[in-house]
Amino acid sequence: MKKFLSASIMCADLLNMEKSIRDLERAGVDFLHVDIMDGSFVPNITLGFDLINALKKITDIPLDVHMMVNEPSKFIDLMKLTEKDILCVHYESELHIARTLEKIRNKGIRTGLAINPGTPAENYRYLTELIDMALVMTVNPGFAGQKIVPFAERKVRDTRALLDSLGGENILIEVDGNISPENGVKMSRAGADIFVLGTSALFLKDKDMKDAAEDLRKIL
Ligand code: S6P
Ligand code: MG
Repeated sequence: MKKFLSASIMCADLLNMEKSIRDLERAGVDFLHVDIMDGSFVPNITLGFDLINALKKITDIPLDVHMMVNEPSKFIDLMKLTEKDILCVHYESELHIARTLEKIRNKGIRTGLAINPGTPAENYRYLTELIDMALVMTVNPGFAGQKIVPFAERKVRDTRALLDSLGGENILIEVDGNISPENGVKMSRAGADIFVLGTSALFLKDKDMKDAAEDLRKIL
């Protein structure tokens, strides 16, 4: 299956966002991964809805929005997303998560469901018909530059097996957190399809983004 690169723009040069987007267009990434935090679901705050809407005006790269907020259903209508984009919410963030996923689907946006490292893959079981993407967090969410959890590879494998056993072969698995080239290869072999690229693989001091993206495409 095709593998997708999703650039985590919280790791881009925040003071020169448009330049960063042009560099990412040249690098040919498949998605822009936009982390939205609320200081409550995770102990940090990063990017916001106005940035999402501004990005939609200046680039055609599809957005891969990762909502790390409590009660994400409150905010869905604030984003001007289209059928090319993915809107991903956390299993742990809403009491009636199936209703939230339906709400996203009804707006014609692709749905993602994220699980924290401590949340079992089994929680996807009854939700496969409502999702296009399963985001298996490979670090505890909130910050870039963390170390991958030791069971990440096993969990991606378990998630792939579960989804396939339920007829969810077309559901893409995304991995997010410390996806270095080395960890990326392991996750790819375990069944991951979309790779969130931050400080570990794309936003590097000593390597051009385009070269980094090309090298990743060869190995993933
Ligand atoms: C963090 C967030 C992520 C990070 C990404 C950074 O909670 O969800 O998307 O931006 O993990 O990548 P790295 O390589 O610095 O871990
Ligand atoms: Mg993220």
